[in-house]
Amino acid sequence: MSSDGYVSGESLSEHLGISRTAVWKRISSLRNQGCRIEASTRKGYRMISRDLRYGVAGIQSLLKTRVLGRELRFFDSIDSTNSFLKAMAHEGAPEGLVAVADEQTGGRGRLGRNWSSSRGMGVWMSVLLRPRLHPAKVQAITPAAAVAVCRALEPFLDERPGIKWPNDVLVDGKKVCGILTELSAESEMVSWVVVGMGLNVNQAASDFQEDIRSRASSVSMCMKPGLTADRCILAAELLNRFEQVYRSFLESGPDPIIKEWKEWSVTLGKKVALIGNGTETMADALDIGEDGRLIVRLPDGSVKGVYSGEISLRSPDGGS
Ligand code: BTX
Repeated sequence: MSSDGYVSGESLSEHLGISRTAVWKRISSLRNQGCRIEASTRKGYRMISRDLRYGVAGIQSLLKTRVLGRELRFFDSIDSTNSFLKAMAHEGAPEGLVAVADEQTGGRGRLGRNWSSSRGMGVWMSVLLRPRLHPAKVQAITPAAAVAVCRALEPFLDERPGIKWPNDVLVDGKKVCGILTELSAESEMVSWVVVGMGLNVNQAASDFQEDIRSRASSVSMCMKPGLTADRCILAAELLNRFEQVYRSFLESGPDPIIKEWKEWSVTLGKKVALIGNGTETMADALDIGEDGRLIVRLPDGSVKGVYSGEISLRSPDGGS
């Protein structure tokens, strides 16, 4: 970029790996989305102001992905983007299809819980994957998504995000993002995986319902000073990072993901409460297995792995 903020069409085309005509088309699309971009035949393009409208073009203009989000459906309001993509998956929709909604009226969490998804407040987004893998091998996809969320958020936040097993991304101990993975498989092969991400973006503390207020946070509540939270940028970054991590998983298996997951973890090395069948057992969180299970030491000294579907886990200071 030159000192007066211009970028030549040639360097944009090199950087993005697309033709000059495609650069011009993207610039036109950004202008249609509300961005003010100056063009000079000698110097190239210069962004005057960006205020992307949250929607397909705003998100896609920021994607660096090859597959994820190249086909993207945006809804003003929908019951659940995960439910929508599951239906699309049954109809044979391709890998990479993404659904985003401004509001979910029936946002879902794990184990039948609700995910509060108010209009204008967050990135409520699901991604359809079709990894050609044995069902036993796909368990690392949820940790992969959590790692991608941390990579995407870190540059914007004034504090490092952390992963609370199995799938919550926390900032300052409060949940900023939840992940819901659902899948269908034949005996030997996965048919589809839908990964839903619910990222709180624009809420102030008072916007959260009372029952979750002390445990929930949003990107704008923990943003670096001087930055503003933009859902187009955040949605695109989630997809850009998720494709990186997903590709690495397909090429190199789960090990690098699990290693990085541990680096973001705020669970390992802590005491955790295992809650199941009406009982509560304190245990030490030791490690995470390559299938995403949490390995804990129980009070009697025995070591076992717990799966998120079997058990609820919370840290001793509360929170599901
Ligand atoms: P979870 O079961 O880990 O978390 C659900 C729990 O989190 C709720 O019981 C409540 O206590 C708390 N909670 C509800 N809403 C929020 C919120 N906005 N912020 C913080 N805490 C909250 C986590 O399930 C998985 C969430 C996935 C959401 C995405 S959004 C796109 C996709 N579509 C869909 O229906 N679900 C996914």
